[in-house]
Amino acid sequence: MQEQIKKIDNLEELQALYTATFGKNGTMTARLKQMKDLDNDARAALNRENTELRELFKSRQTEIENDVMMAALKGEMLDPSLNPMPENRGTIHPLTQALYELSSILESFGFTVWTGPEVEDDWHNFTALNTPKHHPARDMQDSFFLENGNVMRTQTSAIQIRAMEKVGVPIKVFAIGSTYRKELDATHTCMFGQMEGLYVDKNITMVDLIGTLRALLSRFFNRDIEIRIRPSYFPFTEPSIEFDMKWDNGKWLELGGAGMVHPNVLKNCNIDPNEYQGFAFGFGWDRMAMLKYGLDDLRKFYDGDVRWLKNSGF
Ligand code: FA5
Repeated sequence: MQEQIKKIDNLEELQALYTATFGKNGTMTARLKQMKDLDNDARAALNRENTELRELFKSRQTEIENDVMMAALKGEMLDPSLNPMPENRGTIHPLTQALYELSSILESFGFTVWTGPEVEDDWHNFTALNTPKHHPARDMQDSFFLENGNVMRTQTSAIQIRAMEKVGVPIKVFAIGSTYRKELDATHTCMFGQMEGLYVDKNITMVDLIGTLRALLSRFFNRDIEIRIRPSYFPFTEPSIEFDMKWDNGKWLELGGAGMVHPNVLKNCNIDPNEYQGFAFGFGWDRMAMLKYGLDDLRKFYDGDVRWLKNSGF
């Protein structure tokens, strides 16, 4: 029997012999049934034979299975000596990197971080920001409204209101978060990141605002940068400005808006505008990242394509 098992080279034949030996009507099964008639020595010998045979079947089965696998691998031309794929190391996303850098600069200027919800109510996103219902400035931002009248935050300026309502004045905060608008092209995405700064105290002027913006941008870009300041309009600041930065290719790209906080906004937060003044600014931090790292399409930040992230130097 032992010799017979060793000669078998396929699983079907091995299984057939196993059944003929250990199955219901198998030869070993029949012998085991007679065991009670045997003397002690013969019993021990039969037990040993039974165990050895079972082990032999098992080891032959493993050998045959290995042979089958090796034959299959040979067919697939697998070369086990090939080097493994190079290890893919994770990197910090450029937006996260920009976020860390901007936050640490603003913190060094004495601003503290503040947050707010991405689904905003009308009061914080519009009305308290001096943009009551039917105000034409609501059209400046194409918004995603929810059925209950709430809105996907269109600007981090909503967080200004939350911060002033909560801590009052003096206040020096910045907020970073996702904002949403119905826009999509190379420099606009439906979801984009904004960063907001707010400083309200006694005797704050436009000079403080422009000085802060210049210091922030030149620290972030780590070089002398060219910025352009244009008069603009926002319902929540008066006067209002927009600021652009010059790309390496000589083109100007709008980075954000800013201005002196409108007296109505202060009043909406129970702050006396005759005593306190302040500035606010808001810009797209993904645009800042785009400029800093020399990337040309905002949408790629959100595609999650690892090949692009690698090629962009991250
Ligand atoms: C605002 O959102 C104002 N809340 C900014 C502000 C804050 C003004 C505080 C005054 C005081 P605006 O709509 O211009 O302004 O957007 C600000 C910046 O966000 C833009 O300059 C741009 O950098 C970025 N941005 C706006 N829309 C998009 C978009 N769809 N995709 C990417 N970035 C955008």
